[in-house]
Parts: sequence; C-alpha cells; structure tokens
Amino acid sequence: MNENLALPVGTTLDRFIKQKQVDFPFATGELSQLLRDIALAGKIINREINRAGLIDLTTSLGTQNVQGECQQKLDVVANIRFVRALKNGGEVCAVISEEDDEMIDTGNHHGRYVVAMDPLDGSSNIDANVSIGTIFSIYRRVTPVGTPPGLEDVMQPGTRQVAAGYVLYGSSTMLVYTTGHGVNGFTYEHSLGEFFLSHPNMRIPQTGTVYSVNEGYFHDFEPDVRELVESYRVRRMTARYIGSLVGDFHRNLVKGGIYLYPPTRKDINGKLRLLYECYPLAFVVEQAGGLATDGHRRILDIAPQALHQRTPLYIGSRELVEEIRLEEKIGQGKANGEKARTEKVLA
Ligand code: P6P
Repeated sequence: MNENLALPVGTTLDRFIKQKQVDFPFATGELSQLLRDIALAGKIINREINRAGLIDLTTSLGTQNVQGECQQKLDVVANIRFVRALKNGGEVCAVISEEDDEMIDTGNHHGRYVVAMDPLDGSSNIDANVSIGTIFSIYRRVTPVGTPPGLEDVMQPGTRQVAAGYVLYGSSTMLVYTTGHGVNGFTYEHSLGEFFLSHPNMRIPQTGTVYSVNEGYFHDFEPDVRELVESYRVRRMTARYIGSLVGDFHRNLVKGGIYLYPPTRKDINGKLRLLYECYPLAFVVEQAGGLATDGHRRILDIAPQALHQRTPLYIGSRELVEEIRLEEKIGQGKANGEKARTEKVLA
C-alpha cells in the first residue's frame, strides 16, 4: 500500500513529554503534568486571541497593571486562564505574574513547582493583529512541600530554572520550551486540538544579520549603545522590530540575530522584567546555543532582588551578543539595586 496515502501526523506534545521523561531519572510525572497544564492554557488563550475581534476583547480595560501599563482585556483574560489552569493542575504552589503585584498562593501546598510568567507579552499589539506571546519559567519550590509557599520560592536565580519557554500566537501558534536538554518547538494543529513536534532540537545560528531594537529611543541610549546600533547600520544589517518580544525573539532564534532593549530615559534599568521575561528566554536561548546578557553579565547570573525587577536585555546569536561589552556605569549597579528596592523587594 502506498504509505504516502496515510503519512504519520507526527509526535504530539504529550507523547514527546512522556518520551523525554526518562531525562529526569527521579521524575514522578509532575513536571510533565505541569507542561501539559501550560499547553492547555495556551490552547485556550489561542482560541480567545483568534476570536478577540469578534467578542470585543481587543480593547483596553482602562486599568493599569503593577507596572503602570495600560491593561488590555486579553491581558487580564490570559492571566486568569493561566493562573486557573495552574491552580487546577495541582502541581504549582505559587505563581508570579506580570499582571499581579504580589505572589499568588495557589493553595496547592503539596505542589512541588512554582511558575513565573508574563501571560500575554506584547499585548499592545493585539488590536493591530500582530503576533503576541506567553512567556513562562518553572522552578522547584525551596520551602517544604505541604507548607504555604514563600517569596524565596519565586525569587530564585535564573540558573535554578527547571524549565522555561513561550507560546507564540502568530501566523501559527507554537509552543517552544526547554527542560535543560535542548529546545523543541511544537506547532498547534487546530483541527486536532494538539501541539505536534515541528522544530526538534532548535539551534540558533551562531551569528546573524538581523537586529531588533526600538530605534526611536536612539538618542536616549548611552553613547556605547548608540555606537553599537550605528555599527549595525554600517554593516548593512537588517532592522526587524515588531514591538513584541516573543515574536522578535522567535524570528531571531530561527534565523539568527539579536534583540536589544537598552536602558532609556523612561526605563533607566531597561523595560523588560528579569524574572518572567528575561530569565526564561535566556534559558531557552542558551539551550539553543545562543546567549543573553544585560550588557555586562549573563542574564541567568543576575541575582533577583524584586518580583518585578527590570533589566537591560541583549539576547540572540552568541557572536552578536558576545561582541557587546558595555562599560558599567559608576553606581549603575547601585541604581539597579535602588530601583529594585522600590519594587516589592523580598522582605
Ligand atoms: P517599546 C511589549 O510591551 C514589550 O514588553 C515587548 O514585548 C516588546 O519588545 C517591547 O515591550 C516594546 O517596547 O518601548 O519598543 O514599545
């Protein structure tokens, strides 16, 4: 019989997770279940996004989140859906989210994991129908199982992540994640309601010709950052910036390139958040052979000081990130510390 008449549909996320569970000799399936819970929430958000224009979910609520950013209806919906999926899944004892000022105790005090997430990054693009994404980071809790979670569970350094990834709601919906054994990408097949392995063992090119930065802030940047961006122009690199971190990051992961969010007058420590945007993407990019720094040190080596702490971010192809050696401004670390101290610091 002609096999082409019935080509295999490929490996589902579920089967992949089961197959990979052997990578965790002491795995009891809890992390696997947690990854499934995240994938489920991603499917639900994907449905909300796809019909947002039809059920008036594209507009803003007129409220602000803890960052003082205008909340889109879908921001709030995504946050509710993810927190609910993690609560109902039972594996997670605590969540921190861009949309919530404080740590969320899920009540699952026997849950062994905590999640840090940006439920819907780039949401200001929703009404322009531009790709947006969810970013997540998973840690093992450090407080005893069976007790209420503490801030020490969610304020762990990026090197302690056990898994991280993102859901990209783009021309196709993809889940890309790592558990420390490489990076794998799954594409959502709507008709079957399943994520299928479409990008096994993703590797970012060691260099690239794309740079992603908001050049509207060019005159805000420090002189050495202006020189860097100028050098990209001289090298005739290609500027690609869609204003959605997950979209820019994913394109650079696939094609090679660098994304930069340097300090600006408005955001003196950069705009992006360390715990639920930079740490997870830094874990993914390093597992794919790339690199992420704040211009001086690895993102994963930065010690967390506050739940919603911001950091400059330079992330992508290793050679492009390695060439960035910005001089540390006197007191900049102090500035970071001071800024952090005003942002919900660990008591
Ligand atoms: P700007 C979206 O708000 C976001 O956090 C990232 O997704 C995006 O790359 C960046 O901010 C865009 O910021 O200041 O260039 O509009």
